[in-house]
Amino acid sequence: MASTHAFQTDDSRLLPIKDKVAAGERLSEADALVLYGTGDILAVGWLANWVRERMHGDVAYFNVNRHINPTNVCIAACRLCAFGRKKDSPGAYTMALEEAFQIASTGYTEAITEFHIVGGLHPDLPFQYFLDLVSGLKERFPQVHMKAFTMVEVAYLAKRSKLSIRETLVKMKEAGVDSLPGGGAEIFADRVRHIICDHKIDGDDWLNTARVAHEIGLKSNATMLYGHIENDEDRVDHLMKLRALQDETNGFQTFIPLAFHPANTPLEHLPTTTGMLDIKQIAVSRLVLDNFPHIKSYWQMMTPKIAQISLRFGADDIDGTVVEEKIYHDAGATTPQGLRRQDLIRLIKEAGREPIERDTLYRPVTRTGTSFTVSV
Ligand code: V47
Repeated sequence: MASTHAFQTDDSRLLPIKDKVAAGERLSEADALVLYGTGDILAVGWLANWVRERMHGDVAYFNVNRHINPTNVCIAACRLCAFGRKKDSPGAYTMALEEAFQIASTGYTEAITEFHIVGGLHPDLPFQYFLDLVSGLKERFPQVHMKAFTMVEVAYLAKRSKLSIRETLVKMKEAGVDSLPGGGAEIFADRVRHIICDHKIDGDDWLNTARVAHEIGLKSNATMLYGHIENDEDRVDHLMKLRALQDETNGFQTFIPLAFHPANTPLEHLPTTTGMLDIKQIAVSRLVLDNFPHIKSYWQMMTPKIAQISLRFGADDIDGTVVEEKIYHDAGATTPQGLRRQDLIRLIKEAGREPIERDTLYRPVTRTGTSFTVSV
């Protein structure tokens, strides 16, 4: 475990930040900009690791999950995305409900504890399709947690069904949604949002949808898409807005920085992120989001190698088995579609951490044969 006297830096601007971290004081926007601006990644990582170990000791979390993307048909045409298709375009698909139920049970031999369900903004699929999807999955897999629908999908379905955000979320919860994933947050700053995803809800609407979800008792995650046209100020603004909402609701579980994959998107002229930025993004997130319990280094986005190293730079979670991934693979990701449980355990152990399988709410999972129990 880290200790204060081992801290070393060649950047004196980090010394007052170290004092704040030692005292458990909240970092300011100016501090966050210094962290982004410094080249001393080891010092930033050391501080983030210190906070991470104060919160979680040596534990690192993973889960056994499966992604289900019911449709890639999407009206939004975001420049950041290679997954969405217009309704009649080649490659467009929409799963019949029975097909989604069948897919849910394929591809992994150990019992899944979470379905992660997200998809495009389909112009014709009725709200009832999504409710039936969740209730049908719940009926067939009652022990599996449904982490379903981003704030963007919730807001779109609300608009199309002429319901309020609250009414929409209540209906989803009644159908079996247990929590919400963190997608669609991208970067809240309007200047950037207008370029990368101009038809999506704006940052305030994303935050407000999350607020309502938390108010009705649904936990959620939050993400930030980085490594495209945003600058340090935009990243800091994004983190500060999430931190402020978390002060209000305490409904966020995990923050997941997502590295932009440019291939096959209208922004494919942009370079991919570098290892330095990926690691720094994890560390800065841990230091700034002092009220978020977990920082996830999502191995699909970061690569298993960077995700593993992140466990020493602020992250305490690397996500799960996933099984089938479409959003980043359409955008050129070269990571595998899924990892086995034992692969995740090995990554964590070789980082010198203690692997704990969790459910979506971070309760430890114990496996016996092909079934599991969750400690509550
Ligand atoms: O919102 C889309 C991103 C997100 C690209 O909550 C892209 O546990 C990079 O939110 N390059 C969806 N990123 C995924 C997501 C997520 C993933 C894992 C776990 C959780 C969680 C949430 O993927 C989108 C968008 O920000 N995305 N296209 C791309 N070309």
